[in-house]
Order: sequence, then structure tokens, then C-alpha cells
Amino acid sequence: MGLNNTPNADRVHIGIFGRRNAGKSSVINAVTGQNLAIVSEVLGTTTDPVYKAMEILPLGPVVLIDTPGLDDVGELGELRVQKAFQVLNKTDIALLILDVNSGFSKEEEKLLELVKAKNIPFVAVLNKTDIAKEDKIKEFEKLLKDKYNIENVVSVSAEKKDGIFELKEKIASLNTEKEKSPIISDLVCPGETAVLVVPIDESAPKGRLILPQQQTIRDLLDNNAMAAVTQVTTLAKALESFKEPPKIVVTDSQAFKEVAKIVPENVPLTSFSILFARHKGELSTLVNGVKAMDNLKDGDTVLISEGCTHHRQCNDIGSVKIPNAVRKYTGKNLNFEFTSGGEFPLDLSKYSLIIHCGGCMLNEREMKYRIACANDAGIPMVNYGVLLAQVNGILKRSLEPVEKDI
Ligand SMILES: Nc1nc2c(ncn2[C@@H]2O[C@H](COP(=O)(O)OP(=O)(O)OP(=O)(O)O)[C@@H](O)[C@H]2O)c(=O)[nH]1
Ligand SMILES: [Mg+2]
Repeated sequence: MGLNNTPNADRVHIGIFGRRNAGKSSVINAVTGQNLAIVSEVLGTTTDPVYKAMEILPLGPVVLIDTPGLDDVGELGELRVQKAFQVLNKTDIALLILDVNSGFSKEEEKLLELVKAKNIPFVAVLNKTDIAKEDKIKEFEKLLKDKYNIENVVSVSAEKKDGIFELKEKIASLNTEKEKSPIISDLVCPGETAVLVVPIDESAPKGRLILPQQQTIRDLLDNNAMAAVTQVTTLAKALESFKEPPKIVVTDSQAFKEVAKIVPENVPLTSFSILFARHKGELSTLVNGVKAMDNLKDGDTVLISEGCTHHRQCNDIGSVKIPNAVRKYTGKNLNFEFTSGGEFPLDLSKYSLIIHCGGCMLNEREMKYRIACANDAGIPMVNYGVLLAQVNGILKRSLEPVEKDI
């Protein structure tokens, strides 16, 4: 695969923020050396987030995201501002573009607060240095460093292409690797064994294991631990054959109930989906989301969102099985709304709960974005797996081994 074929999900996403006319689009053009973005002296030229996949040395493959000004006004303007802030949930590195001749006001303060809360690497870019006095530039740089504790400040002129090389070097120096929780290596010590239950049924792919199963085995091996892989039918025999009980049993969620009957109470049992939700940092959100089911009231609206558009193949799980399960569990009269594929509502405020599919067809970045938007809006969110585990009475046991991370 050539570099140009790097899938967008794997590229570093650089979000470019700032007030109208600060020079966001001009900075994008200067950094890419191309006239990609429309630049004009009219306030609010960029009205929607614009995504451009690019190769920028020394950064490699990136996606640059141009956004509307954070100080846009009026009904449409406010929607644009909301969209711009949501782009933060897709951003690995944020650039805040400032016109050196204007100040640092509430829009910038809000952005700064959000990038800090979301732990996003961040550069403040002082633009239009070609039309500013040297003293003014120095004073502004000092304000950003001393008053706002901004570590990375670069002064540029997008128009004259001054400081653009330094800006690219600065961006390239930022660390965008987010630390992830391990898959299983913290739960099984070197020399200990985990039993993995992998049913081979019609939903299993031909001739191989699926990625989460492979990754779990690899994580155990990396940690000098052992994996014993079995189907449900041979699980009892496998357990009998051990001198000591295994450290943990991990099963496919679909088989959890059956497996729970075979695995003695004193042996920790969980599912691959719980381990991976924890690995991706989503577990606490999903567990809080499932708890919110207990607070649903008559007349509440619940959003059911699927990543893929082929409901049929999912056996109408989202349109029939999940709503029925929630109605039965809560005993409440609820309204359900549905979205599928790429669409996810901008305004989540009318929902009391969001129930999302596992995200099989959505990339991890898009899933993270949706979870972050739900968190921003203060709306609880759960996925099918955790919800079904709860209504089937198996969630509690599957969470016990990972209790410390919830
Ligand atoms: N002198 C000078 N003018 C600049 C510089 N960068 C941008 N401008 C001018 O500032 C105006 C706004 O630039 P844009 O790049 O469109 O700004 P923007 O932040 O994308 O604006 P919106 O899309 O409206 O939010 C244009 O007239 C640019 O020519 C610079 O470095 N020096
Ligand atoms: Mg613009």
C-alpha cells in the first residue's frame, strides 16, 4: 500500500481552530503549499468543517481539518460554532490560530479549556506577523506562555510563508500516541494461563480467528503468559485437565450464559467485548450508560444508532430486539429513534440514552468521536453488548475481573 493509500482513520488528524479571519484557511494553504482552502477578507468564509488528506513532511500522512470561526454569530453561526467544537473530538493535534493584532478572548479561552480537558496536544499559532510590530508579537507570545501556560507557541505569517517550517517541525515533535490500557496482560501474570472460549459456529469466519481473539493471544504471549483456546463443548474437559484453575476465562459474549454454568464461581470470567471496551477506554462510559437504563421514565426518547446500514444482516437486532429488551427491562413506555451508517445527530440533547451498535463497520476513531460527543452533551451511552449482558443478568460477573478500571 502506497503512502497515498493510508486510510484516513490511520492518519494524524490536525484540527485548525480560531476566530473568523484569524487566517485558519491561509495557514492550511501555507502548510500544504497549495491553495486548497478558500481565503478571503469576508468574515465567516469557511462555513463547514473541511477535511483534506495530505502528505506533509516531516509529518507524513495527515488529515487537515479547516473549521468555521469560533466567534460566528446568528442562528446558523451558532450551529457552525458547535460543529467546530465537535471537530475537537476527531482531533489528534489542535492548532489555535490567532491574529496577532487582536486579543485572546472568551472563544480562545473556551478552546483552551477543552483541549486541556480532552488532553489534546496543542499549538498556539500567532499569525499575521508581517503586519505587526515586533514588540506586539513579543508581548503576545509572553501573554500566551505566562498567563495561559501554553507551552507551544509559534509565530508565523501565512501570507509571507514566514515561520511555516518551524510550525511543521513543532507539530511533528508532538506526541500523539495515547496510552491504552492493556488487553489482558495486567490480569494474567507471566507463567499463568488464561482460557479463551471461541465458539466455532456459522458466525465464525472460515479458517481463522477474528482480530480480538488473535490480539488477546498475542498480548498473553508478549507477557510470557499462556493461552488455552477451546470451544464451549470442550471447556469442561479443558478445565479438568489443569492442575490449578486458570487465572481467568474469557469468552465470546454470545456464549457467556452457557460458559458461566461451566466455569466455577471462584474462577474469574469475562468476555472479549468487555476486555476490548476497557482496552479502548470506553468501559466506564458504557457501564454508566447501562446504569442510566434504570432512570428512564415514561415518554423518554432513546436513540438507537447503528454503524452499518444493512439492518437485515444484524437480524434486526437494533430495530426489534434491542427496543423490546429495553421495554421489557424498564417496563417504561419509551420513544425510540434510529440512525444508521454515517449519520449521527449533531444535537443529542433530546435523548435520555444512546444505544450504539458495537461499531463493527465504523472505525475506532468515529466510535471514539461519538462517545466523546455523548460525554460532552452529558447523555449516557451504552453499546449492544453491554446492554444485552445487563438484561441477561451476566454483566455483573463479567465486570468483576476488571472492577478496578470502571
Ligand atoms: N497580512 C496578512 N494577512 C493575512 C495573513 N493570513 C491571512 N491573512 C488575511 O486574513 C483574511 C482572512 O484569512 P482566512 O485564511 O480566510 O481566515 P479564516 O480564519 O479562514 O477565516 P474564516 O474562514 O472566515 O473563519 C484574508 O484577507 C487573508 O488574506 C497573514 O499572515 N498576513
Ligand atoms: Mg476559513
